[in-house]
Amino acid sequence: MPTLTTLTTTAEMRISNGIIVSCILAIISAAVQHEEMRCKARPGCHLAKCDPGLMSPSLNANEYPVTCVRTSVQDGEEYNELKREMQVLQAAFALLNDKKMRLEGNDAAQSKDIRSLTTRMSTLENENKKTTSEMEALKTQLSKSDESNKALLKELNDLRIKTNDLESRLAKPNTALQMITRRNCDGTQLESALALNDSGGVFNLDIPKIGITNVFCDFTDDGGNWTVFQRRMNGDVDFYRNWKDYVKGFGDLQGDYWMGLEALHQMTNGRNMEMKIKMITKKGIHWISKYSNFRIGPASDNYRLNVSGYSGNATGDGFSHHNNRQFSAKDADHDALSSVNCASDLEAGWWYGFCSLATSNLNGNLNKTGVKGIWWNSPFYLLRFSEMKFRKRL
Ligand SMILES: [Ca+2]
Repeated sequence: MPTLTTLTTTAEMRISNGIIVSCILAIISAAVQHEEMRCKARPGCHLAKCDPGLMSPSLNANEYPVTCVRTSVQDGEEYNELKREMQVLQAAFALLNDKKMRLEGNDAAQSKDIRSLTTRMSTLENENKKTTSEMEALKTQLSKSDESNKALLKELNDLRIKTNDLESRLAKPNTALQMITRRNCDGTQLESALALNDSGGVFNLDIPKIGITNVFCDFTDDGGNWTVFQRRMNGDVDFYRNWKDYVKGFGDLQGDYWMGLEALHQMTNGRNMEMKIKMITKKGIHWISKYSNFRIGPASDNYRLNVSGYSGNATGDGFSHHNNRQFSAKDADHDALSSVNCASDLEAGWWYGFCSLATSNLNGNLNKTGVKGIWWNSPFYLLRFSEMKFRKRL
């Protein structure tokens, strides 16, 4: 493959050789013209048509049509000398012509090489453009990938932060478990609830001498902090139960529910507690009864009721006959009548005195009427809902 330098040198040689050939031809022409001039200037010398017999065998009459024919001996010698010079020049010209032909052949080959190179360069240029375009596309794609990677990294970082937060919270003592040190619903936090409904939630409380117990705390009514210990609303829980059940508690914490006498005693004993009862009559009338003092005695005193300071919009104090009475169940008769068990007659557990003088029966049968039903002040005031709760007195 010829280099650019080789091509340049070859072109220079061609130019140089062309000049040399032109110079030789000019010399020949000038020599012939010189002889003609000399012939014309001399007496006895005349121009004649070319005589091939007097010309050099290598001369071509068509290429050199004008030639002097000498008549004198001197002229013949000069002619022969000139003929030799012509022969030398013709030989040189033949060599130069041959060289010219070879150079032209080389030039053709080089032109072919140049065209091939040009084609190749064009192809390379196109390939270069294509590669550049592909690189730009790849760069754009990499840029997009970079954006995508950044978004993924941000999402990963957010997840890591959440994970760290969760791990941190898990490392701390469980909030619900923290609540077990509380003795009642005062100060409980919503997020600590094990379950929630519209008015409050279920919490683990640590009740003295009982231990961890699930209790429903009311957050919404009248400033909250209420510990609910009785609720009647659905009628799907049997309240005609024995002593043991009433001591321990039963039912659904978010439905019909009895917290238990022992818990009532432990949570109210020795503390200034107030108590509230929310009621809805069968006719849909809403009643409230509040007591500024509320306390339940120990098991040794059969969980005697100590309640006073009534206020409210109900028909009156439904605990008026039951205050200072011991609790009775169908298998535990602690009422004022030795001949009968009021708990059996009224089919509930309650602080009974004289059966017929009872002024309330909130643990009665929700589906019954009369004395065995749920009522406040009189069996005529049957209820379809009741909720009893206490809190530390404000
Ligand atoms: Ca009795």
